[in-house]
Amino acid sequence: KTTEYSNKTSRETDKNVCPEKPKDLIGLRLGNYSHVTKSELIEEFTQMEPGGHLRPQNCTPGQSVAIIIPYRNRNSHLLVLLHNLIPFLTRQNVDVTFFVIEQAGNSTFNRGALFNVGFLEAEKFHRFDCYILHDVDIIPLNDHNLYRCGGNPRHFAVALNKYNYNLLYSNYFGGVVGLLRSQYLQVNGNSNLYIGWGAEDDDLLVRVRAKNLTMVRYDVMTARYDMIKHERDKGNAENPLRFALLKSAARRQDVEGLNTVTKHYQVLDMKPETLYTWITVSLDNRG
Ligand code: UDH
Ligand code: NGS
Repeated sequence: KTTEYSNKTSRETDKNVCPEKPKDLIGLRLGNYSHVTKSELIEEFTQMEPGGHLRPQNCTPGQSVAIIIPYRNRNSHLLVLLHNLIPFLTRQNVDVTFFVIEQAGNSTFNRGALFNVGFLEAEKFHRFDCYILHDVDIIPLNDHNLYRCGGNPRHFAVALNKYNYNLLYSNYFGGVVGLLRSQYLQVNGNSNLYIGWGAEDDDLLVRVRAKNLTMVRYDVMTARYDMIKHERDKGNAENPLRFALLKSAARRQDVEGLNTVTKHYQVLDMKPETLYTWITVSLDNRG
């Protein structure tokens, strides 16, 4: 089975383009944290097309969006995320495909490299207009928080429950961010050098700004999220080198990132399933 992605030329000639802001948005809601299984989700969301593709039924979407989820051993979070995201994105008329990028084995987690892998692997299916980099445990609560990309990279996850729905610090660029394809290429993606927890998101913001792009945000009421509570993962200890790395972020930008990740990963498995395209990769973590 194959799936059809929207493309620019069909959109330009189409009179039935989806409105930028759909009328049936409902605003702020509580998240749904009920226990759910994969087969229950498949049964509930019959609109999903192979590979985890969801698209508006009654209008032509403005952009094709890939949501890239870095992943290891967080099955229950992934199911809760999809349980919330699918209805949310349906209301927003988003043409979206979910990619779960799983780091294989026990090597230290590398969130930045997984986003680069996700971008390159997603591109093998379609040149998506917009790439949203999405943690597995962060649930959007307000559907006015539109999952689209624009003229500037967007920081979506502004107000988290764990910080009383306030911004943690003014340069915070973590949790969920969105960049046009062209912007992700321009900043040379994420750094691959942050092995373990912390600062890879700060590095991405340095890259954005060094290319004269401005990060934008919605207000705290709109960009509100719950982070599902969990213990610290094994294999993702705080990275003691992160502060030093961050100092050289702008200097490394063009020589290390999206353009160098290919040498450092191998796809072990690729499964286009109903809810997502699942890609398991081994990383050598040498940058
Ligand atoms: N992730 C996994 N599995 C892991 C590690 C990370 O799936 O083993 C993914 C997941 O998408 C997660 C994201 O990477 O949402 C970010 O990981 P994280 O460890 O930063 O997650 P979070 O911020 O927890 O939720 C941080 C633990 C507390 C750190 C406190 C430091 N003072
Ligand atoms: C900062 C980290 C970021 C991280 C943010 C939120 O201190 O990578 O905390 O953390 N920067 C550095 O360590 C330099 S969180 O709420 O996920 O625990 O995203």
